Amino acid sequence: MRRGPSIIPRPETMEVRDGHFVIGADTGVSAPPDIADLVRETLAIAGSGNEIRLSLVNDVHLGTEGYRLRVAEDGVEVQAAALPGLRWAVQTLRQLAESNRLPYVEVVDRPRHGWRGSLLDVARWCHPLPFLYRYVDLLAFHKLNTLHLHLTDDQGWRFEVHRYPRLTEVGGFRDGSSVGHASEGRTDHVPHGGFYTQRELRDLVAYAAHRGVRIMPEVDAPGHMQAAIAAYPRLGNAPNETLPVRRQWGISQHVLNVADETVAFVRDVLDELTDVFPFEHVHIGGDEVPSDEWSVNSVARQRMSAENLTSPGQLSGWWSARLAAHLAEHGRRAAVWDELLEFGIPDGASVFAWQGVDRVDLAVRGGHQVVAAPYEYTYLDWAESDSPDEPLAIGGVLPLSKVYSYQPPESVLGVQGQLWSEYLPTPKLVEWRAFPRLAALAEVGWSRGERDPADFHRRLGEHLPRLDQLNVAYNPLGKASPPTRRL
Ligand code: TNX
Repeated sequence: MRRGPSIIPRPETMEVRDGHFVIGADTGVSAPPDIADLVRETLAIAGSGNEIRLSLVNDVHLGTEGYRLRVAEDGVEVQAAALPGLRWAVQTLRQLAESNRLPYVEVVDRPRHGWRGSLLDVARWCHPLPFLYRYVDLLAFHKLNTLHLHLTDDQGWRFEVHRYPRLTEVGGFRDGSSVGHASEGRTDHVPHGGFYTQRELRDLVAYAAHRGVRIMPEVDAPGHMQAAIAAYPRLGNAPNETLPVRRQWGISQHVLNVADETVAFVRDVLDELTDVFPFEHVHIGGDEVPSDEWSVNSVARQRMSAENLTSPGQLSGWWSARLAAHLAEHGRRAAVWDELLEFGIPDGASVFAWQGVDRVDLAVRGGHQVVAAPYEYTYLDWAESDSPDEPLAIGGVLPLSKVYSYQPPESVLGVQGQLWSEYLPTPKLVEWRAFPRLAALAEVGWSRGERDPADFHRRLGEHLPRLDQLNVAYNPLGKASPPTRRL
């Protein structure tokens, strides 16, 4: 078999023959309507012919996301058992196309894992909406099928809620940010803020769906909620005190109280959230919940004894269970961070195991549906090397080769790369941290068989020019200086 062309993530099988199909002025497409549009937009064709043919076939082997693709003298033939498979075939064509030429190939492809995600934190810095579109498209380019949008945190609330407008009016803005590393404790007085309207997010969801990308929103509760408490002090444990939206990175001690009204409030928020985001999974957080306020709060103590809880920390499990049950009543599934392994995973919830590979194993052993997001392999906000040229990062080093080496347990739903944005204030820095490590993670999630670092590097050598064409500010493996930053 001949080598290349270089598809990332690596397809299950690919055979190459000499010759090219040339995409011309007349080249046209025949496919299910939404897919035909995607092909026209992606390959920039507008002809009336049917040289590019995509169709659905009955083939269980391909699963939902698999496809067969053949480029030959008479054009392109693509088959899949479901629409997602056709969409991924389009991305393969996009990678194969060199100017207007498609090499003769035969590809059979399907993913190893059904969840290949990317978390983007838009709470710490509110990244511009056009960037979210671009980012979704870059995910699709790598057959990553899930954007996990971290919409709320101590430092900002980005999701418009009609019923509670102060969440964005007040919670969407802060009057300063950490300067330098958060451990230095310095902050500036430069205001920052913003939010996305429901209308804007609905449109983003539609754009993503067209490309096969699902968006899972996260409203993080009951911790990481200082922005909401700043907007509505009655949600907090000291309702007569007003708090600012937090300036510093790090974990706020201020968490939601455990009153029934507060649970009802967050349920209302979830109702508006699920109205905008149709994806079955809804992330309700549950990470890093300090229980100091609950330990000294009389309502919390009453709640503990009423529920037979032995430690204030367990109120975190109580919170997640209430929210998850509400989602379940509406036909949705909760997703939670792995802290809940100690406090009870709500029925049917998926577990996002972030605190290392042991937590992934623990969650799998517990019989849960698990998305593997262990920090030592998937935290793309970590620096890529220990070079002094690295932009300021939270700590930890995660080289590309290490991301590529990750072997998640076979039984997990899939894998996800995290871009927490404390130290990623601009889209360019997000791209610098994301790529090419996210390409490696895409392969970890998608490709079966032996991992082959040398082959991956060779293919990456051909892939990076594609990212150049898309103007991606990726980290070119130590060969250029990073984007300038204000930190
Ligand atoms: C921990 S990972 C967090 C985030 C931070 C991140 C920084 C997780 C579930 N929570 O709030 O942004 O560390 O790496």
